[in-house]
Amino acid sequence: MLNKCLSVEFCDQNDIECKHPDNIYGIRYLHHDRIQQTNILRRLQQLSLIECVTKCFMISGCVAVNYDKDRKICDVLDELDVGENLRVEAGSIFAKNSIWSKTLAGSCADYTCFAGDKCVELETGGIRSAYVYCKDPVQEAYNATCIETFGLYKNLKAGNQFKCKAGFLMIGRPFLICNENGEWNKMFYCRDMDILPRDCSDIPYGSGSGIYTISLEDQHFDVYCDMDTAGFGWTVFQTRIDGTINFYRGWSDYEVGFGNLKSEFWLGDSLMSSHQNHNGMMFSTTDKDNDRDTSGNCANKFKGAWWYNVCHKANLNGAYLGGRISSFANGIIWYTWKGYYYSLKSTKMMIKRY
Ligand SMILES: [Ca+2]
Repeated sequence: MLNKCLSVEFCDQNDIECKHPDNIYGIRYLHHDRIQQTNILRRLQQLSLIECVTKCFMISGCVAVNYDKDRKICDVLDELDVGENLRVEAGSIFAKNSIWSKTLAGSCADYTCFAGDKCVELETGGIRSAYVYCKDPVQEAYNATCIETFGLYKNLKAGNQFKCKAGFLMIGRPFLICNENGEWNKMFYCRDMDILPRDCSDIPYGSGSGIYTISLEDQHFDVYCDMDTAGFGWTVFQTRIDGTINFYRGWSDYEVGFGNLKSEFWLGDSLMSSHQNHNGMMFSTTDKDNDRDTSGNCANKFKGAWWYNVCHKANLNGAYLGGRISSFANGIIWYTWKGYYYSLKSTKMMIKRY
């Protein structure tokens, strides 16, 4: 039963030997959820457990393996850790090669490689010896730092797992590995994040209010940052100041933004995604009625665009009417402050990420 479970857990679809585990003596002696951290010769990828063990038999000096079944990573170990100080690592197994049958290695089973080589089976039936270790110095890894070193490579003072330095983004997988031909393969590069702020809250304290370029999902945008009001780092997404910009516009304009950052503007929805929901209300425009007024569109009734209910206590995108008004609630209204018959002369709406 144990063997059956293991075969389901560890075997590839097409791995015949693995699917018939009764043939495999060693599988009973696996150390589950353990790895040996020291003396890792090589880290091989995309192998089944049995393939991993087979590689070990064919590589000179290999005495054991770590196998990560989820990532299908095979560590080939050249020496047993004195005292077997295995580390707990869920999903990994540690196995000495002495528990397996060396016949797994086929015609390489009785072949003795030179130190530092591996046995290669030729299609013609013969075998030969080939490099297994990278003998060249490790490649430069620009803008990256080694965070984990491996076995033989530690003797070369070279690392294997990397992270990018601050300001750089890891593209690919963070490994520098020695490939089957004994050459270094760098599986990543570190992309300069351009060190642009993501929004105004990334602008350092003490900077002045004004227009800054931010970076969002690989694109650059200019935004107006308020660094003086209620702390600092506010991204301004709406300003009314003199009525030069028409705010009675359709959905697509509110989506992409409009106006002039130096005077009046509405920042595009892509930058603040606030159209979706505001106190449970959807945003409505003259051409998109998302309000709860069943008798019509609040945006049309009050010449604006807002998170209308039935209809509003604020209408900051209403008509610029500059002070007292005789018409009901269609100016730039903040009801709880000035009532429905006063149109504000300036507004500023801002958001901040914490
Ligand atoms: Ca309606």
